[in-house]
Amino acid sequence: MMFRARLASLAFALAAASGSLAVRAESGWSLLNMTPGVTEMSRNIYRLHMEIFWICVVIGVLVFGAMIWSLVSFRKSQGAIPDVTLVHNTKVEIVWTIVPVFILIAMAVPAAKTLVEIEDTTKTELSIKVTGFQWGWAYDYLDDGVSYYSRLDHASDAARELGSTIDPNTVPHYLLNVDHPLVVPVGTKVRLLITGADVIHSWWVPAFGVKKDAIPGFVNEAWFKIDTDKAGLYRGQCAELCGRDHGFMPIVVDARSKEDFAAWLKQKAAEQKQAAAPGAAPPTAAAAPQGAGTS
Ligand SMILES: [Cu+2]
Repeated sequence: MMFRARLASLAFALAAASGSLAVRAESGWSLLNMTPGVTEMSRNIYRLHMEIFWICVVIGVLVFGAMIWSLVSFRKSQGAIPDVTLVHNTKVEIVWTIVPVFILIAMAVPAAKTLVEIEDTTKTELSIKVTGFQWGWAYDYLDDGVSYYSRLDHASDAARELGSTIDPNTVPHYLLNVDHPLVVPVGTKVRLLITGADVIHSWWVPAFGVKKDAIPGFVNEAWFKIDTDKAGLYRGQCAELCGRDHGFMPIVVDARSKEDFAAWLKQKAAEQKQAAAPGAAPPTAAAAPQGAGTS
């Protein structure tokens, strides 16, 4: 009973970590798989993964089936006599070379095609610089002058402290929430320019099929285009062990309709402009970077 409860909570944690908040009727088994995600590219990656998975299953069944059948049918106790004269068989050797070559080509062609598409960052409509730092993320909307930091939300941060009396089970989306999510429009090809401020991090949001290293001194590119009907919150994590608080720098992406996004960007740009103006009142907590000793 206890074990089942544990398993259920683990499955829930996996589901929460792996993608959208959308309620999906999934069984325990499907939670062990990759998510098909909410972009065409993530679905392509998922399809590729499933195709290759089933090819591997068929090969595994055939190879292990032949092996087990041979072991059982031709065992010594059944009077089997080993053939000690067979050295090689050209026909068999040709077959077991040609067949795998075709299988590899059949897998390599769609895989290479998908890889080329993943790297194609042309014709993007919005560019955002993503900087990983110890321990959080900075987002710069390059064409609009909007910049802010995104860190672990306060509720999770308070509960995770050593000696904290807060029960993590009472914190919604414990360790998976941030104070300021990355806001993006749906139906738009968004380009990310990913870099690191101190050590190597990795920006990973499974629902978009995006995982890219954030390396100091390098700018890596990634892109995604969320389906127009898939506005919502998507979660991710830093996926490169980056130091003490590696587990405490989650990613939250808030995907909004194009109109909502445009309104948000305009408001945010005006807020930041005002805060930066000489003689302006001290910036509000929401707009101010919270003591990031980076970049
Ligand atoms: Cu990191």
